[in-house]
Amino acid sequence: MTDLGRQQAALDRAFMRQALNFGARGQGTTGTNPCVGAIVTQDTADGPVIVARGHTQPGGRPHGEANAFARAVSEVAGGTLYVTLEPCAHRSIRGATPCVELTLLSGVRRVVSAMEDPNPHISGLSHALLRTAGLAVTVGVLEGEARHTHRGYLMRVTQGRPMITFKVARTADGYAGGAGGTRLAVSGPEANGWVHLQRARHDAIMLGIGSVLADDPLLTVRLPGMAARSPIRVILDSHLRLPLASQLVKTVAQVPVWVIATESAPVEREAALVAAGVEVMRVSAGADGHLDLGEALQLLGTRGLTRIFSEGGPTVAERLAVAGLLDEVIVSTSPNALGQPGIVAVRPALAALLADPDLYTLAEAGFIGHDRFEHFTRTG
Ligand code: AOF
Ligand code: ZN
Repeated sequence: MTDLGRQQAALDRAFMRQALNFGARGQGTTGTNPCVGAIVTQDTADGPVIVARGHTQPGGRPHGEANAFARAVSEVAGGTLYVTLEPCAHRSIRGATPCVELTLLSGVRRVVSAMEDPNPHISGLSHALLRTAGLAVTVGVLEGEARHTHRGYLMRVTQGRPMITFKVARTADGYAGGAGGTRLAVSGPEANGWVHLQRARHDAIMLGIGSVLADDPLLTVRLPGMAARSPIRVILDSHLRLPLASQLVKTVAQVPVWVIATESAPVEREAALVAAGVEVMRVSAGADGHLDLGEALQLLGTRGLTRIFSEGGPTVAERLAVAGLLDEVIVSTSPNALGQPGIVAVRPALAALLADPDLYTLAEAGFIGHDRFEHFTRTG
Protein backbone atom coordinates (compact mmCIF):
# COMPACT_ATOMS: atom_id res chain seq x y z
CA MET A 1 0.00 0.00 0.00
CA THR A 2 1.28 3.51 -0.80
CA ASP A 3 1.72 6.13 1.90
CA LEU A 4 -1.39 7.87 0.60
CA GLY A 5 -3.32 4.62 0.70
CA ARG A 6 -2.20 3.97 4.27
CA GLN A 7 -3.21 7.49 5.27
CA GLN A 8 -6.65 7.03 3.70
CA ALA A 9 -7.11 3.66 5.43
CA ALA A 10 -6.27 5.26 8.81
CA LEU A 11 -8.75 8.08 8.16
CA ASP A 12 -11.39 5.54 7.15
CA ARG A 13 -10.92 3.65 10.41
CA ALA A 14 -11.07 6.88 12.46
CA PHE A 15 -14.34 8.02 10.87
CA MET A 16 -15.82 4.53 11.04
CA ARG A 17 -15.00 4.39 14.75
CA GLN A 18 -16.88 7.66 15.22
CA ALA A 19 -19.83 6.29 13.24
CA LEU A 20 -19.85 3.14 15.39
CA ASN A 21 -19.76 5.15 18.61
CA PHE A 22 -22.48 7.47 17.38
CA GLY A 23 -24.65 4.53 16.26
CA ALA A 24 -24.16 2.74 19.58
CA ARG A 25 -26.14 5.55 21.23
CA GLY A 26 -29.18 3.74 19.89
CA GLN A 27 -28.38 0.41 21.57
CA GLY A 28 -31.43 -0.83 23.42
CA THR A 29 -33.77 1.64 21.71
CA THR A 30 -34.02 0.55 18.07
CA GLY A 31 -36.25 -2.53 18.46
CA THR A 32 -35.52 -5.20 15.84
CA ASN A 33 -33.42 -2.73 13.85
CA PRO A 34 -29.64 -2.56 14.16
CA CYS A 35 -28.28 0.67 15.66
CA VAL A 36 -26.54 2.00 12.58
CA GLY A 37 -24.30 5.08 12.67
CA ALA A 38 -23.70 7.22 9.57
CA ILE A 39 -21.24 10.06 9.02
CA VAL A 40 -20.60 12.13 5.90
CA THR A 41 -17.24 13.85 5.42
CA GLN A 42 -16.11 16.45 2.88
CA ASP A 43 -12.51 16.97 1.86
CA THR A 44 -11.14 20.46 2.52
CA ALA A 45 -7.69 21.94 2.08
CA ASP A 46 -7.12 21.11 5.78
CA GLY A 47 -8.29 17.52 5.44
CA PRO A 48 -11.72 15.89 5.76
CA VAL A 49 -14.42 17.43 7.99
CA ILE A 50 -17.71 15.96 9.17
CA VAL A 51 -20.76 17.57 7.54
CA ALA A 52 -23.47 15.13 8.65
CA ARG A 53 -24.03 12.60 11.41
CA GLY A 54 -26.95 10.34 12.11
CA HIS A 55 -27.99 7.14 13.82
CA THR A 56 -30.97 4.81 13.78
CA GLN A 57 -33.70 6.50 15.77
CA PRO A 58 -35.75 5.04 18.66
CA GLY A 59 -38.12 2.38 17.39
CA GLY A 60 -35.84 1.75 14.38
CA ARG A 61 -36.87 4.59 12.02
CA PRO A 62 -35.65 6.88 10.54
CA HIS A 63 -32.62 4.80 9.66
CA GLY A 64 -29.12 6.11 10.35
CA GLU A 65 -28.36 7.34 6.82
CA ALA A 66 -31.75 9.05 6.48
CA ASN A 67 -31.17 10.74 9.84
CA ALA A 68 -27.68 11.92 8.79
CA PHE A 69 -28.76 13.31 5.40
CA ALA A 70 -31.74 15.09 6.99
CA ARG A 71 -29.49 16.77 9.58
CA ALA A 72 -26.55 17.68 7.34
CA VAL A 73 -25.02 21.03 8.25
CA SER A 74 -23.66 21.67 4.76
CA GLU A 75 -23.49 20.13 1.27
CA VAL A 76 -23.00 16.35 1.27
CA ALA A 77 -22.69 15.96 -2.53
CA GLY A 78 -19.18 14.90 -3.48
CA GLY A 79 -18.46 13.66 0.06
CA THR A 80 -17.84 10.26 1.64
CA LEU A 81 -20.50 8.34 3.57
CA TYR A 82 -19.27 6.16 6.44
CA VAL A 83 -21.91 3.68 7.50
CA THR A 84 -21.67 0.88 10.07
CA LEU A 85 -23.89 -1.54 8.10
CA GLU A 86 -24.74 -1.89 4.42
CA PRO A 87 -27.57 0.55 3.56
CA CYS A 88 -31.02 -0.95 3.18
CA ALA A 89 -32.55 -1.55 -0.24
CA HIS A 90 -36.18 -1.99 0.74
CA ARG A 91 -39.01 0.49 1.18
CA SER A 92 -40.41 0.65 4.74
CA ILE A 93 -44.01 -0.22 5.56
CA ARG A 94 -44.68 3.53 5.71
CA GLY A 95 -43.04 4.01 2.30
CA ALA A 96 -39.76 5.61 3.43
CA THR A 97 -37.17 5.72 0.65
CA PRO A 98 -34.51 2.95 0.89
CA CYS A 99 -31.22 4.24 2.30
CA VAL A 100 -29.34 3.08 -0.79
CA GLU A 101 -31.57 5.35 -2.89
CA LEU A 102 -31.10 8.27 -0.45
CA THR A 103 -27.36 7.70 -0.77
CA LEU A 104 -27.49 7.87 -4.56
CA LEU A 105 -29.71 10.98 -4.44
CA SER A 106 -27.38 12.68 -1.94
CA GLY A 107 -24.58 12.83 -4.49
CA VAL A 108 -21.87 11.37 -2.20
CA ARG A 109 -19.09 9.94 -4.33
CA ARG A 110 -17.70 7.32 -1.98
CA VAL A 111 -19.25 4.91 0.52
CA VAL A 112 -17.27 3.20 3.26
CA SER A 113 -19.30 0.42 4.86
CA ALA A 114 -18.29 -1.70 7.86
CA MET A 115 -20.08 -4.84 6.73
CA GLU A 116 -22.71 -6.50 4.58
CA ASP A 117 -26.24 -6.69 6.01
CA PRO A 118 -27.22 -10.40 6.30
CA ASN A 119 -30.92 -9.47 5.97
CA PRO A 120 -31.89 -11.68 2.98
CA HIS A 121 -33.55 -8.66 1.29
CA ILE A 122 -30.19 -6.89 1.24
CA SER A 123 -27.07 -9.13 1.66
CA GLY A 124 -24.75 -7.35 -0.76
CA LEU A 125 -27.42 -5.90 -3.05
CA SER A 126 -26.94 -2.29 -1.92
CA HIS A 127 -23.15 -2.42 -2.14
CA ALA A 128 -23.53 -3.76 -5.70
CA LEU A 129 -26.10 -1.08 -6.60
CA LEU A 130 -23.80 1.68 -5.38
CA ARG A 131 -20.85 0.28 -7.35
CA THR A 132 -22.97 -0.07 -10.48
CA ALA A 133 -23.98 3.57 -10.12
CA GLY A 134 -20.28 4.50 -10.22
CA LEU A 135 -19.59 5.23 -6.55
CA ALA A 136 -16.36 4.09 -4.94
CA VAL A 137 -17.33 1.48 -2.34
CA THR A 138 -15.06 0.11 0.40
CA VAL A 139 -16.51 -2.69 2.54
CA GLY A 140 -15.11 -4.23 5.73
CA VAL A 141 -13.61 -1.26 7.59
CA LEU A 142 -13.68 -2.12 11.33
CA GLU A 143 -15.90 -5.09 10.54
CA GLY A 144 -14.95 -6.83 13.82
CA GLU A 145 -16.13 -3.86 15.89
CA ALA A 146 -19.28 -3.54 13.79
CA ARG A 147 -20.08 -7.23 14.32
CA HIS A 148 -19.74 -6.63 18.04
CA THR A 149 -22.01 -3.55 18.04
CA HIS A 150 -24.61 -5.27 15.85
CA ARG A 151 -24.26 -8.69 17.48
CA GLY A 152 -27.82 -8.87 18.79
CA TYR A 153 -29.30 -7.85 15.44
CA LEU A 154 -27.04 -10.27 13.56
CA MET A 155 -27.91 -13.18 15.86
CA ARG A 156 -31.62 -12.58 15.50
CA VAL A 157 -31.38 -12.39 11.70
CA THR A 158 -29.12 -15.43 11.33
CA GLN A 159 -30.18 -17.64 14.27
CA GLY A 160 -33.57 -16.32 15.31
CA ARG A 161 -32.58 -15.58 18.89
CA PRO A 162 -31.35 -12.50 20.75
CA MET A 163 -27.79 -12.31 22.04
CA ILE A 164 -27.16 -12.76 25.74
CA THR A 165 -24.72 -10.78 27.82
CA PHE A 166 -24.38 -12.37 31.23
CA LYS A 167 -23.00 -10.51 34.23
CA VAL A 168 -21.76 -12.34 37.28
CA ALA A 169 -20.69 -10.40 40.37
CA ARG A 170 -18.59 -12.22 42.96
CA THR A 171 -16.68 -11.59 46.14
CA ALA A 172 -12.88 -11.94 46.21
CA ASP A 173 -13.39 -15.54 47.37
CA GLY A 174 -15.83 -16.29 44.55
CA TYR A 175 -19.30 -16.05 46.09
CA ALA A 176 -22.40 -14.44 44.57
CA GLY A 177 -24.47 -14.72 47.74
CA GLY A 178 -24.33 -15.83 51.34
CA ALA A 179 -25.11 -19.38 52.49
CA GLY A 180 -28.79 -20.18 51.89
CA GLY A 181 -29.04 -17.41 49.27
CA THR A 182 -28.85 -14.34 51.50
CA ARG A 183 -28.23 -11.20 49.51
CA LEU A 184 -24.74 -9.71 49.49
CA ALA A 185 -23.83 -6.18 48.45
CA VAL A 186 -21.04 -7.54 46.26
CA SER A 187 -20.20 -4.59 43.96
CA GLY A 188 -19.32 -0.99 44.70
CA PRO A 189 -21.40 2.05 43.62
CA GLU A 190 -19.40 2.71 40.44
CA ALA A 191 -19.85 -0.87 39.28
CA ASN A 192 -23.56 -0.69 40.08
CA GLY A 193 -23.87 2.50 38.01
CA TRP A 194 -22.20 0.72 35.12
CA VAL A 195 -24.66 -2.18 35.43
CA HIS A 196 -27.58 0.24 35.22
CA LEU A 197 -26.06 1.71 32.06
CA GLN A 198 -25.81 -1.78 30.57
CA ARG A 199 -29.49 -2.37 31.37
CA ALA A 200 -30.34 0.75 29.37
CA ARG A 201 -28.36 -0.52 26.37
CA HIS A 202 -30.30 -3.77 26.10
CA ASP A 203 -33.85 -4.61 25.05
CA ALA A 204 -34.48 -6.75 28.09
CA ILE A 205 -33.02 -7.83 31.37
CA MET A 206 -33.40 -11.50 32.25
CA LEU A 207 -33.29 -13.26 35.60
CA GLY A 208 -34.06 -16.68 37.01
CA ILE A 209 -36.87 -16.93 39.53
CA GLY A 210 -34.36 -18.05 42.20
CA SER A 211 -32.72 -14.62 42.20
CA VAL A 212 -36.10 -12.89 42.18
CA LEU A 213 -37.29 -14.86 45.22
CA ALA A 214 -33.99 -14.25 47.03
CA ASP A 215 -33.61 -10.53 46.32
CA ASP A 216 -37.03 -9.13 45.27
CA PRO A 217 -35.26 -6.85 42.78
CA LEU A 218 -36.76 -3.95 40.81
CA LEU A 219 -34.46 -4.35 37.76
CA THR A 220 -35.03 -0.84 36.44
CA VAL A 221 -32.53 1.78 35.26
CA ARG A 222 -31.95 4.13 38.16
CA LEU A 223 -29.54 6.61 36.63
CA PRO A 224 -30.49 10.30 36.64
CA GLY A 225 -32.63 11.12 33.60
CA MET A 226 -32.57 7.57 32.26
CA ALA A 227 -35.60 5.98 33.96
CA ALA A 228 -37.43 5.84 30.62
CA ARG A 229 -34.67 3.57 29.29
CA SER A 230 -35.64 0.70 31.63
CA PRO A 231 -35.87 -2.43 29.47
CA ILE A 232 -38.46 -5.19 29.59
CA ARG A 233 -37.95 -7.50 32.57
CA VAL A 234 -37.96 -11.18 31.60
CA ILE A 235 -38.18 -13.81 34.35
CA LEU A 236 -37.43 -17.50 33.76
CA ASP A 237 -40.01 -19.07 36.05
CA SER A 238 -40.78 -22.70 35.11
CA HIS A 239 -43.53 -23.16 37.72
CA LEU A 240 -44.90 -19.59 37.89
CA ARG A 241 -43.71 -18.86 41.40
CA LEU A 242 -43.37 -15.10 40.87
CA PRO A 243 -45.16 -13.50 43.88
CA LEU A 244 -47.93 -11.00 43.15
CA ALA A 245 -46.48 -8.87 45.97
CA SER A 246 -43.02 -8.72 44.36
CA GLN A 247 -41.51 -5.37 43.36
CA LEU A 248 -41.57 -6.59 39.75
CA VAL A 249 -45.31 -7.17 39.70
CA LYS A 250 -46.03 -4.02 41.68
CA THR A 251 -44.25 -1.89 39.06
CA VAL A 252 -45.55 -3.69 35.95
CA ALA A 253 -47.53 -0.63 34.84
CA GLN A 254 -44.27 1.36 34.54
CA VAL A 255 -41.99 -1.31 33.07
CA PRO A 256 -43.29 -4.53 31.45
CA VAL A 257 -42.68 -7.95 33.01
CA TRP A 258 -42.65 -11.07 30.84
CA VAL A 259 -42.60 -14.44 32.54
CA ILE A 260 -41.58 -17.62 30.76
CA ALA A 261 -42.96 -20.83 32.24
CA THR A 262 -43.28 -24.46 31.20
CA GLU A 263 -46.49 -25.86 29.77
CA SER A 264 -47.26 -27.63 33.04
CA ALA A 265 -47.17 -24.52 35.27
CA PRO A 266 -50.53 -23.95 37.07
CA VAL A 267 -53.16 -22.12 35.02
CA GLU A 268 -54.49 -20.31 38.14
CA ARG A 269 -51.07 -18.73 38.66
CA GLU A 270 -51.04 -17.60 35.05
CA ALA A 271 -54.51 -16.07 35.43
CA ALA A 272 -53.46 -14.20 38.59
CA LEU A 273 -50.27 -12.85 37.03
CA VAL A 274 -52.03 -11.85 33.82
CA ALA A 275 -54.72 -10.06 35.83
CA ALA A 276 -51.92 -8.10 37.52
CA GLY A 277 -50.57 -7.03 34.11
CA VAL A 278 -47.76 -9.57 33.65
CA GLU A 279 -47.34 -11.27 30.28
CA VAL A 280 -47.00 -15.05 30.60
CA MET A 281 -45.43 -17.19 27.87
CA ARG A 282 -44.96 -20.94 27.86
CA VAL A 283 -42.32 -23.21 26.39
CA SER A 284 -41.61 -26.94 26.67
CA ALA A 285 -39.80 -28.44 29.61
CA GLY A 286 -36.50 -30.23 29.10
CA ALA A 287 -35.74 -33.69 30.53
CA ASP A 288 -34.73 -32.04 33.84
CA GLY A 289 -38.16 -30.39 34.22
CA HIS A 290 -36.69 -26.92 33.68
CA LEU A 291 -37.91 -24.80 30.81
CA ASP A 292 -36.13 -25.25 27.50
CA LEU A 293 -33.82 -22.23 27.31
CA GLY A 294 -33.18 -22.54 23.57
CA GLU A 295 -36.92 -22.49 22.90
CA ALA A 296 -37.40 -19.57 25.31
CA LEU A 297 -34.81 -17.52 23.44
CA GLN A 298 -36.28 -18.34 20.04
CA LEU A 299 -39.62 -17.15 21.43
CA LEU A 300 -38.05 -13.91 22.65
CA GLY A 301 -36.55 -13.51 19.17
CA THR A 302 -40.00 -13.74 17.60
CA ARG A 303 -41.12 -11.08 20.09
CA GLY A 304 -38.51 -8.75 18.63
CA LEU A 305 -35.76 -8.87 21.25
CA THR A 306 -32.18 -8.62 19.99
CA ARG A 307 -30.13 -7.83 23.11
CA ILE A 308 -30.64 -9.42 26.52
CA PHE A 309 -28.68 -8.53 29.64
CA SER A 310 -28.81 -11.16 32.33
CA GLU A 311 -27.74 -10.61 35.89
CA GLY A 312 -28.31 -14.00 37.36
CA GLY A 313 -28.19 -16.01 39.11
CA PRO A 314 -25.40 -18.58 39.07
CA THR A 315 -27.81 -21.47 38.33
CA VAL A 316 -29.15 -19.71 35.24
CA ALA A 317 -25.59 -18.88 34.16
CA GLU A 318 -24.62 -22.52 34.43
CA ARG A 319 -27.67 -23.70 32.47
CA LEU A 320 -27.07 -21.11 29.74
CA ALA A 321 -23.40 -22.14 29.62
CA VAL A 322 -24.30 -25.81 29.20
CA ALA A 323 -26.82 -24.90 26.47
CA GLY A 324 -24.15 -22.87 24.62
CA LEU A 325 -26.24 -19.68 24.84
CA LEU A 326 -23.80 -17.23 26.42
CA ASP A 327 -22.47 -14.72 23.91
CA GLU A 328 -20.78 -12.22 26.21
CA VAL A 329 -19.86 -12.81 29.84
CA ILE A 330 -18.84 -10.12 32.29
CA VAL A 331 -17.31 -11.22 35.57
CA SER A 332 -16.88 -8.56 38.23
CA THR A 333 -14.83 -9.37 41.30
CA SER A 334 -14.91 -7.28 44.45
CA PRO A 335 -11.81 -6.83 46.62
CA ASN A 336 -13.83 -7.93 49.67
CA ALA A 337 -14.12 -11.56 50.69
CA LEU A 338 -17.19 -13.19 52.23
CA GLY A 339 -14.90 -15.19 54.51
CA GLN A 340 -17.22 -18.19 54.82
CA PRO A 341 -18.89 -20.59 52.38
CA GLY A 342 -21.71 -19.09 50.29
CA ILE A 343 -23.33 -19.44 46.86
CA VAL A 344 -20.58 -20.07 44.28
CA ALA A 345 -20.78 -17.48 41.47
CA VAL A 346 -18.98 -19.23 38.61
CA ARG A 347 -19.87 -22.92 38.40
CA PRO A 348 -17.82 -25.62 36.63
CA ALA A 349 -19.33 -25.46 33.11
CA LEU A 350 -19.05 -21.67 32.91
CA ALA A 351 -15.56 -21.73 34.43
CA ALA A 352 -14.46 -24.30 31.84
CA LEU A 353 -15.87 -22.24 28.96
CA LEU A 354 -14.18 -19.04 30.09
CA ALA A 355 -10.85 -20.82 30.53
CA ASP A 356 -10.91 -22.13 26.94
CA PRO A 357 -9.31 -19.53 24.64
CA ASP A 358 -10.74 -21.32 21.58
CA LEU A 359 -14.28 -20.61 22.82
CA TYR A 360 -14.09 -17.28 24.65
CA THR A 361 -11.70 -14.37 24.32
CA LEU A 362 -10.95 -11.95 27.11
CA ALA A 363 -11.85 -8.81 25.17
CA GLU A 364 -11.33 -6.30 27.95
CA ALA A 365 -10.23 -6.20 31.58
CA GLY A 366 -9.89 -3.37 34.08
CA PHE A 367 -11.37 -1.75 37.15
CA ILE A 368 -14.66 0.07 37.67
CA GLY A 369 -14.32 1.72 41.05
CA HIS A 370 -12.67 -0.99 43.15
CA ASP A 371 -14.30 -3.91 41.31
CA ARG A 372 -12.24 -5.77 38.75
CA PHE A 373 -14.08 -6.41 35.48
CA GLU A 374 -13.34 -9.06 32.88
CA HIS A 375 -15.34 -9.06 29.67
CA PHE A 376 -15.32 -12.34 27.73
CA THR A 377 -16.78 -12.66 24.27
CA ARG A 378 -17.65 -15.90 22.51
CA THR A 379 -15.53 -16.45 19.46
CA GLY A 380 -17.60 -16.83 16.29
C1 AOF B 1 -30.10 0.93 7.18
N1 AOF B 1 -29.88 1.87 8.12
O1 AOF B 1 -30.10 2.63 10.20
C2 AOF B 1 -30.94 0.49 9.74
C3 AOF B 1 -31.14 -0.50 8.75
O2 AOF B 1 -38.36 -2.50 9.64
P1 AOF B 1 -37.58 -1.63 8.68
O3 AOF B 1 -38.32 -1.27 7.42
O4 AOF B 1 -36.96 -0.44 9.38
O5 AOF B 1 -36.37 -2.53 8.15
C4 AOF B 1 -35.56 -3.21 9.04
C5 AOF B 1 -34.30 -3.62 8.30
O6 AOF B 1 -33.61 -2.48 7.84
C6 AOF B 1 -33.30 -4.33 9.20
O7 AOF B 1 -33.53 -5.72 9.25
C7 AOF B 1 -31.98 -4.02 8.54
O8 AOF B 1 -31.79 -4.86 7.42
C8 AOF B 1 -32.21 -2.61 8.03
N2 AOF B 1 -31.80 -1.65 9.04
N3 AOF B 1 -30.66 -0.25 7.50
O9 AOF B 1 -29.78 1.16 6.01
C9 AOF B 1 -30.28 1.71 9.38
N4 AOF B 1 -31.38 0.33 11.02
ZN1 ZN C 1 -32.33 2.17 5.62
